[in-house]
Amino acid sequence: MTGVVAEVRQSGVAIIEELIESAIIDELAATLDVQLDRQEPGGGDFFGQRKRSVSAIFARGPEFSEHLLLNECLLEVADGILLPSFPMAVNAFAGDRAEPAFDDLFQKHDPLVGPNCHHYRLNATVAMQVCRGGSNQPLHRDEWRYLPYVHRDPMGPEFTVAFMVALTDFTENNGATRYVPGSNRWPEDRKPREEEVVQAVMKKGSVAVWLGSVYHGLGINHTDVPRTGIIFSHGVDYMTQEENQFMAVPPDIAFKLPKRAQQLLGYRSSGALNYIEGVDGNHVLTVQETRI
Ligand SMILES: O=C(O)CCC(=O)C(=O)O
Repeated sequence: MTGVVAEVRQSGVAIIEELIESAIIDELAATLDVQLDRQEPGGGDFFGQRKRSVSAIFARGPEFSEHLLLNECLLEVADGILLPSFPMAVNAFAGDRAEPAFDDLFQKHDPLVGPNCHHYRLNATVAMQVCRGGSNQPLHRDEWRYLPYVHRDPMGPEFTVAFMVALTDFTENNGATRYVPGSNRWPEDRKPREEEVVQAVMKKGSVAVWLGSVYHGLGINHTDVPRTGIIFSHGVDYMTQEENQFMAVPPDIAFKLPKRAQQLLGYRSSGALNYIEGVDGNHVLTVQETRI
């Protein structure tokens, strides 16, 4: 995945073609479609009143963690972009390791080389379905929520990375996501122009990877068949999670997931962060075990 990491760091976006098997995509889609099919298109002006969505994705069955959250290719990409002290891909994961040495916590690092954070955690999740109509969504950066309060260096390290798993084909005609490649390196005040936009056309099972710093937005669906994808993003552990994962995936569900999924949700200590005093730093969830 080093080629994908390099492309994403440069352009802000890349597509991994047909990463997830079609049968798995159909299984995940069947669960979500039950919820999506009940909804009327809406979502307010930002979504052009034509989206249906389901969030809290990793509470909807362990198969979502198995096939998406713990997908090794996607973890390698997240490790390569967010450069944590503790990588999550299986060949790098250290398991139930001891707390880092106290002195190490205060070492200054070059975040472009890494480490750029202790861990990264799941930031937000949504199954996004685009129905006919509406207009192009305003182009935006996912990290806009943080930007009023943090300094963003266009050539500096990344705070978030997102994955869009295509549950249907994404075409120019059905609302494939619109991106502005390279806008991750732009200064704050530069705004995108229409001719700089490209659409992420991809087959079902493919995954678009993009940085929180790249401009993007929903396209228009000109067909009667909805376009559906699952978005999930990761963020550095020193910034709060966009979607409250402790409410979205409550302890009784998280407890049954693999340890790496628990870590990504935020249920385990992040070395210096996210601890409960007196409880083993790698077993924050054990507090919950006794309370369930
Ligand atoms: O679903 C998409 O194509 C992109 C969605 C998006 O950018 C958003 O929800 O803010």
